[in-house]
Amino acid sequence: MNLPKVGSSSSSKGSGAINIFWIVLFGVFVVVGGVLIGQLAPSMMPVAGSTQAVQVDQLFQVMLVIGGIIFLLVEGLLVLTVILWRQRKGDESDGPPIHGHRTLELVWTIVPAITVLMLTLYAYTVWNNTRAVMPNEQQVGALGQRFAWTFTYDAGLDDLPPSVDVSTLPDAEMQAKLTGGERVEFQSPQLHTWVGQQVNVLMHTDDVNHAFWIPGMRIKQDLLAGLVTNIRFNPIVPGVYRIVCAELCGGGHGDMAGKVTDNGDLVGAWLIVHANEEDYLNEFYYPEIMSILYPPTDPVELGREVIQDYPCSGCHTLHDLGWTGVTGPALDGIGARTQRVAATGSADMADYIHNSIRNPSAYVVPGYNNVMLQFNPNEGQPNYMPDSDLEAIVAYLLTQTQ
Ligand code: HEC
Ligand SMILES: [Cu+2]
Repeated sequence: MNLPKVGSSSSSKGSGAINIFWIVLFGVFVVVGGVLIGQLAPSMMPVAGSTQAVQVDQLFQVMLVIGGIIFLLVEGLLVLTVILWRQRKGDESDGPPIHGHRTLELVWTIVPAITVLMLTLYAYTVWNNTRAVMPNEQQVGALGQRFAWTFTYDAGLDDLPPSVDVSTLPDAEMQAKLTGGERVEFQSPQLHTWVGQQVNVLMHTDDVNHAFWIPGMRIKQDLLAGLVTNIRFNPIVPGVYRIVCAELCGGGHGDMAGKVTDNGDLVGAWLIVHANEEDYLNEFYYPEIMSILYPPTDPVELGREVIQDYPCSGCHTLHDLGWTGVTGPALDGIGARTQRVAATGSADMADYIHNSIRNPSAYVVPGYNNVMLQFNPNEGQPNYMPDSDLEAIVAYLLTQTQ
């Protein structure tokens, strides 16, 4: 490299000290420094919980090394220039007029171009690998709604717990469905899977756009109104990972994420990665199936169970279930809010709660906005809630008097 000799005054001795040794030393400093900066990458990221996370983190580390090298090169040259080629006392001269330097210009065009091209190819490969289809994927539905996530699982005859005798099911309709080879669905606010199982999340929204984000898995995918989008991940570390909405979707957007209550319970959207398939079946899948095959006969108990399949938690506070939403009035004490009966001309409290779920716009609680979802009685309608679920939910909410 030819360093232009700056100034003509005899005092510009400093530049004489620049020789190949110092240039090599500076180069070593820049490269070693960049690699060291890259070592910070793991400390900037949460646990890498999936094969996708491992690849994304490697890409991030490579980019951090390159970024570190560029940073030290540019800032290092800046500092060195200020020190070595500063204006000396009594030097009033201008710098030399330099016009063009073809080699230098080629170098600073070609080197960044190749670097960016390589990074593009590398990033594209990671993108492709992390979305690859795998055999025997677990398909889970994810519904994003203001302001909660609902995950849908299904089960056929082959998936039932071995102890279940289908001929004894209390619900004849469900019995016919299962023996006819159809699958039955159930919902959970949590996404469950196990180590080594590739998951394909098929997501849709009933209202505005949301974004499904699990930082621990390094996956994020938008939900686009009117479309079904999907994202895949392959968990490798058992544990509990927070699910977050990453698209500002309204006033309760912040409630569209997993929360931990004061006593350590998980509420809202969490990913639970069980250690193995057996744990997944015994701790989650089978108990959930049993609760739809043999629902509690006590309506209050049933209501307490089924209300958790609906996205109420994102908008309402209810201590019995650990909910903390603030978009609507707290459901704590709803059973005792008898002043609503007169205000709305309802027959009684049960009638009032019934109407506030079937037709929330008919009466808007003072101080709140008319944003509550309307839960409809017919399959195929948006926010479907069968009458049987509604009656149970009303029975349960009537018991919430404090
Ligand atoms: C998008 C946010 C949102 C969701 C989701 C939501 N609500 Fe509401 N809810 C509200 C708001 C806001 C109000 C107050 C305005 C109104 O009366 O419509 C309300 C009012 C109510 C009331 C009347 C409260 C009172 O003090 O009179 C009940 C009961 C209720 N909701 C139950 C539910 C149930 C049960 C679910 C789930 C099945 C649910 N809500 C889902 C926002 C929501
Ligand atoms: Cu959202």
